Amino acid sequence: MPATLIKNGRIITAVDDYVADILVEDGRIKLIGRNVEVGGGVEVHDASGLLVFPGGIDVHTHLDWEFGVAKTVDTFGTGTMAAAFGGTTTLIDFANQDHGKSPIAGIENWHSRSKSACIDVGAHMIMLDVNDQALADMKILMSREGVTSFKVFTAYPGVLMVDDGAIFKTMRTAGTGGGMVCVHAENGGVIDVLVKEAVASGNIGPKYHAITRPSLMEGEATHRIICIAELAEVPVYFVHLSAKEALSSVSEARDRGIPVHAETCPHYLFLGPEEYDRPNFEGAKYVLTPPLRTHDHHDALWRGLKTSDLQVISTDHCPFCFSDNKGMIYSKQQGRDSFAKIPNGGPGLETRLPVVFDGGVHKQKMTLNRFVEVMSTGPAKLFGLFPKKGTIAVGSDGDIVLFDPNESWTIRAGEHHSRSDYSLFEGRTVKGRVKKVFLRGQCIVDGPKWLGREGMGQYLKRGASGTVF
Ligand code: DUC
Ligand code: ZN
Ligand code: ZN
Repeated sequence: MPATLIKNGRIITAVDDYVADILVEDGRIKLIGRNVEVGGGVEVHDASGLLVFPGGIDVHTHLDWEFGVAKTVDTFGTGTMAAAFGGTTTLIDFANQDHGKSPIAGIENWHSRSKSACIDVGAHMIMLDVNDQALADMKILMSREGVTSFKVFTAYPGVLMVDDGAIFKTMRTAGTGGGMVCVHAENGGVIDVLVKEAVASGNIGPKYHAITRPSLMEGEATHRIICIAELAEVPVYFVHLSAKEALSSVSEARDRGIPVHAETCPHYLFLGPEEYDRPNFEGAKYVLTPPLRTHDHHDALWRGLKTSDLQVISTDHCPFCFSDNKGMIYSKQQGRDSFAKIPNGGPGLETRLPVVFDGGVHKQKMTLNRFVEVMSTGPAKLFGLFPKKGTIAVGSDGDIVLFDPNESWTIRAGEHHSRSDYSLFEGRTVKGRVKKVFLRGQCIVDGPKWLGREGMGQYLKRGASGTVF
């Protein structure tokens, strides 16, 4: 592969801001300097007037994933291409143990599905059946596979939920090998009662998804999990944190020095429950879990990002289609007659950077450096990928995004690369656009042109998770 020189860009890392040239050779950054001269055979890209970010890292995706009776519509090929167009060059996706099967079988299945990835990928492991064999497998996953994060659910009884004892055992085992436990925190038992009561009363529209999943029940589960993690002495990471009650438990624990981490997602920062009132069942597009919350929660999350009680913005890209054109298994139409049957999740990989840049940096809610920190450096550090990923430095992978901070454009799902047929941000005009994307020095996105290929992504064995605070 030819070396690549990116000239005259304004390089932004979590701590730096300067204009320089970057030379990438054999996939890694070899040199950063001013007026770098090269001979022939080097591919030169002019980044004058553009921001130069380390490639985005999204640590929360569900590609080609069976979720109850539904399936996410993106393959690793299409999902990672969408990610690349959105300025993301690394993702960590959720592999899962199946009931009655081992986590090792789960990672083997995930490897066979993820072969088509166009960007670099790592895996977390969802634990569903926490028996002695599964706990032994966790140790192998950490030491042999570089899977150093595990996920448990306190929601979806009978499908994904495990009990507190299983969570405690998972945590203790993770702690023996540099692992961290990621948690979907909601009180599944109480929510189940509320959902059944709503359906029995004929309250079946999408808006009841939000009404039956109160923020207080996210707060309760978050507090409970922190107590269990504190006893197990293991780092814990809350996925898709959406509620101010949950955030205040995280803040309180962090103030006491407990290794508690959390992410939120763009939809929890910008979208509210009014989306569920859309006519013609379109509210179903926003049925994701936890549900969209009111604006007081958004304000709390922005504060959490400012104080570093939230360290990451991920997508929870769990893409389904609104229509059933590609098959009912992929479609929100499964829940036409009851919100409880609508597949939970939405797309987001292609819009994460521009939406947060526009609503965060341009609206002066976060600095450029903080933007890079929550999009790339923070996730890399928390999930054992730094400094290979997550920064622009000599020796790091040449994963680089050229970004025009001033271009305004309007988000249209029809122009996206995900197989999902809608965007949560359809019609939103944002300022800031991904122009070029480099994966280990190779230009894979050039404006609207796709230069990458399926299978070029590499599997990432990760180091310890949750060791930075
Ligand atoms: N939780 C996730 O993390 N993703 C999809 C749905 C869910 O409940
Ligand atoms: Zn979840
Ligand atoms: Zn998820």
